[in-house]
Amino acid sequence: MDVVTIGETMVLFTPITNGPMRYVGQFTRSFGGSESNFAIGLARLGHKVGWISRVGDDEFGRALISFVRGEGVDVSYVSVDESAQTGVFFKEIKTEQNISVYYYRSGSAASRMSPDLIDEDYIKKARYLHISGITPALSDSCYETVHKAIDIAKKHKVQVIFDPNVRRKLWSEERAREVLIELVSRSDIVLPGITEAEFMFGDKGPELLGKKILTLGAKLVVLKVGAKGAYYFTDDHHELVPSIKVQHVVDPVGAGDGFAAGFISGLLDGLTTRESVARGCATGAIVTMYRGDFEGLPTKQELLDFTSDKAV
Ligand code: CKP
Ligand code: MG
Repeated sequence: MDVVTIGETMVLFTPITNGPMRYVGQFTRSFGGSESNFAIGLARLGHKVGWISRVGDDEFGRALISFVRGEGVDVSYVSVDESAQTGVFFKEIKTEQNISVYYYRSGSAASRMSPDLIDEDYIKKARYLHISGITPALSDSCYETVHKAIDIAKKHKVQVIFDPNVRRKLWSEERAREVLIELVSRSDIVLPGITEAEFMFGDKGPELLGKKILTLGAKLVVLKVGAKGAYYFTDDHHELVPSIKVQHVVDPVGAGDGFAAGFISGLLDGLTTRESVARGCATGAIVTMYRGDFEGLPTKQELLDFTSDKAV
């Protein structure tokens, strides 16, 4: 595998019309989960990626596994839990600028992932291990699972990528901050959004935040600043890489995962850091043009068509 990731994917119901969800009677069914969105993004860009997870022994669990497998992601470490259900969530689109998600995931099969799911051999052969801040929020055993995977990655010099993905609905502010900072300090590449970095460190300003994260041990920090693009920071350089403007944002959920997929795909293809950040920005931008969390994730050809620039 080029990359291995770990996390919960849920069945996603989206009302067929916009507005307050209490008035909507019909929904479309899809899927969403930060780590599998990321994995699908990489697979569409031609990379080998594995997703570690757990689903219920139910119809949604079966649908989920075949969907992620069908997208070209390795699911050999997705286990089935006979006594817990696959999680579900709803996405209410009041307006395109006002989107809320409602989780029905507490006690889900994925929240019962435990360290025995982590196989040293599977992780040690990868170039990158990708962790998001959602997984350790799901339960104590998920927290331990993530740390076991990082221990193995560190032992075998597999680079750890961390996307903080702050989800305030899943845990208390204090616990979130404590665990996320701990994970930042165990990672090689950190990919926060600007508001996530502000939340974790209580400071303001990309420069201050980017440098602070470097001092915790990361080699590379990419700080996403929404439609403006993303900064990257290394020990001796930092710069803002602008994004391509999207005319009409339809649904921004999943853009961060798209960014991560595009960025890591750039590194895997041997692009420079700057070019990889630009690919991340373009991938995230394309995702916002489509309804759904993963639907817009582009192939290489679609990326080229979007940027009309062979360098991306
Ligand atoms: O940070 P993003 O908007 O890229 O993440 C979206 C995903 O995993 C979404 O698919 C959802 O299932 C989740 O984040 C979550 O648990 O909130
Ligand atoms: Mg995110």
